[in-house]
Amino acid sequence: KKIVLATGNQGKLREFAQLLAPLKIEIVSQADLDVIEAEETGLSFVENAIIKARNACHQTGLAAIADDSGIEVDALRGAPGIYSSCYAGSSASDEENVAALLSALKDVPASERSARFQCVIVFMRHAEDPTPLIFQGSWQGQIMTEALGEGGFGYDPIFFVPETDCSAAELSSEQKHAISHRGQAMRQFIEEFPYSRHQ
Ligand code: ITT
Repeated sequence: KKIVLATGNQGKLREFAQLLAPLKIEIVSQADLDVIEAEETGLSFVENAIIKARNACHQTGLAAIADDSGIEVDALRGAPGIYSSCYAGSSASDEENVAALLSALKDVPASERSARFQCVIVFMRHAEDPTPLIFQGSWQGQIMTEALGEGGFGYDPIFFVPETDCSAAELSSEQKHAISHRGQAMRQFIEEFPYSRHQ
């Protein structure tokens, strides 16, 4: 079985490859199939994940997995949320987004810096699939006052993980997957994946 990963985010691709390794399915990234990325016009993680999966199915004729994720900061009333990848502007780098979030929270005390990562994973068998599989995970933490660690991607260097008393970027990928929003959603996906029983 060949499945297209409907993401252009290198950090997600790396994590997907690690998380899906046990399934022994053939995974190709949509960039390798020249898929033109869809515009994310949805107003929820679920809608955006469906838009991305459907777009990849449509252009490749393959089944697709998409991930829509982001970080919700309580002091910003849930922002940046579904707009996390463009918090510092439409083609912002991870570093620019991190800097923008640190600056937005510069006067916010430690006790009010709670935040959570959200992840929605959608699996669609084909572009007209009327019952996409949808999985969700969330990961509670705090926004730090400076970046720490070299691992992970995105907002990981400023996401304090209470369980491990360090930033998400200081965790090994195995440690991160064991507790992260994406790890939670992916484990549910693997449980339900229609082909995993036949391996
Ligand atoms: P695709 O849509 O192509 O998958 P994207 O980067 O645009 O890539 P999203 O719209 O889902 O993806 O945006 C996700 C944002 O949330 C992006 O800024 C990520 O850096 C951030 N994010 C998601 N998961 C994360 C994680 O595990 N660690 C750190 N940041 C994360």
